[in-house]
Amino acid sequence: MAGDAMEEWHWPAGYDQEYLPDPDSPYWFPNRETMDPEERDAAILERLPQVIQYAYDNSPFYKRKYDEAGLEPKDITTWEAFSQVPVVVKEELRQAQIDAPPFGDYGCIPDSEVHHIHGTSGTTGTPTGFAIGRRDWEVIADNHARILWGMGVRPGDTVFVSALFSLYLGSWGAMSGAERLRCKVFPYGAGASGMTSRALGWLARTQPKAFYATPSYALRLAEVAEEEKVDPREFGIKIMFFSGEPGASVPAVRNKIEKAFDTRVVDCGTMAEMTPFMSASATDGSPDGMLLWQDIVYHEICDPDTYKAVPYGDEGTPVYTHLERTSQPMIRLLSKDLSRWEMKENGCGRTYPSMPVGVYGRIDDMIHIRGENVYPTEIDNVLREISGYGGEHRVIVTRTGSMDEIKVRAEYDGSDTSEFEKAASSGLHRVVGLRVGVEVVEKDTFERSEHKANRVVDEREHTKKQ
Ligand code: 8LQ
Repeated sequence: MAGDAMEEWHWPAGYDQEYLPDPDSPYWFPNRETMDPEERDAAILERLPQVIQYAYDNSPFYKRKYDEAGLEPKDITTWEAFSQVPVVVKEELRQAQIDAPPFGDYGCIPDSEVHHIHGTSGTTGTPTGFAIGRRDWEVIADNHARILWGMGVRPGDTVFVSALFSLYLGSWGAMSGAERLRCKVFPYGAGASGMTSRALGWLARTQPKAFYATPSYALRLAEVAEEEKVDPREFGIKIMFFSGEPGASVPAVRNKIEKAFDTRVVDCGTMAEMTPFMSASATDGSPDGMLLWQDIVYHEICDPDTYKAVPYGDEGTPVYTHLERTSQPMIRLLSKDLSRWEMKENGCGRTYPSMPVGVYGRIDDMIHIRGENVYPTEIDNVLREISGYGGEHRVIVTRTGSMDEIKVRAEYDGSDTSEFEKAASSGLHRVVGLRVGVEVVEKDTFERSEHKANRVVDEREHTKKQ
């Protein structure tokens, strides 16, 4: 079997809960992480039909889907055949949960095995529910512990989890991994009134080695610290790992956080459905972008029209396949995000492909303006590098006739407004390729997000969200 050289590689997955790597090893599973990628792919190609057969046999959702596509799970023995497996889209999952409440007919495990229920906030549509099995929860924790080890977190370290513990799976995933790694976990949370300000005191007191949040939250925390004359460098945080939105791989955001906290920023995260969502993650020795830990979740970057994997070096949309989940397994879940992947030597020695600049954003959030594609993160990156930027902005998209226009309202905290406006206009012109109107407003004009930021205000009639 192709997976013989891989530590604890079996289906269904299960891990020795007492295992910890050699303390001097940078790797949790040295073979799995540094093996010849072709050998790893061969093992993955043996696993895929097992997972697909399992989903087909245990869920009406996948049976229906594959019967309709005329697909026999046992025939998925080549990459070409795998590329024909129809993608799953989130709308289908939502519909399945409406038709077969509360968790849809893609659960695959008996109700008695459900261990955790989670849900999304539903800000972008009907909320989705997750029903995660006991075995899966353990495997998720193991995988996240392994990835945290790769980031440089070690047993005994204090891990401060500073994100929502309600309708957000991110915090729970970070916590479960840190617990399995035998860390001291502080499930601090976020979202209740006054918590950000109080976090300053708790961080000073607990001096955590690692900290988890969304990038927006860390920026907010840095701002509150400044207002309250606290120096966040004194918290002694060595590793700040983030998921949930672009930011950790946006150079100006990353620099701002690294400087404010005197720390190392680590990007990670796929989608809540894809938990163990840290399967895309940077490491201690490969700090930029994210590595794709293919033996945990199989990541493809696909053409957004054909859903076929694009060659390394090209851009596309991530499509994810669980290799270890038995509850609500996702097979070729379409993210509708945008990224570029690459296969090159990684500084940490792991032989995984990577997304060298992370996930830029969602296809739907990309602004198409007179033949140019503009990512909201590019605008963020420009503004944050200009001295005096007040920390928040909004991008207003309008339409006059058949032409889209964008205007940026940016906060400024200084005395030379016209200088700032000039710098912002020319910086934006450089990255957008078009003249962009800039309106300068006072610092603190806009609300700060303590979860995921949304800075685009789309005023075009045809794209208005219902
Ligand atoms: N998204 C998530 N992580 C991202 C990252 N590192 N860079 C850019 N965009 C990212 C629980 C985890 O944080 C995953 C999560 O946030 O799940 P959600 O709430 O289902 O949101 C998933 C979306 O967040 C992705 O599709 C990306 O658009 C973004």
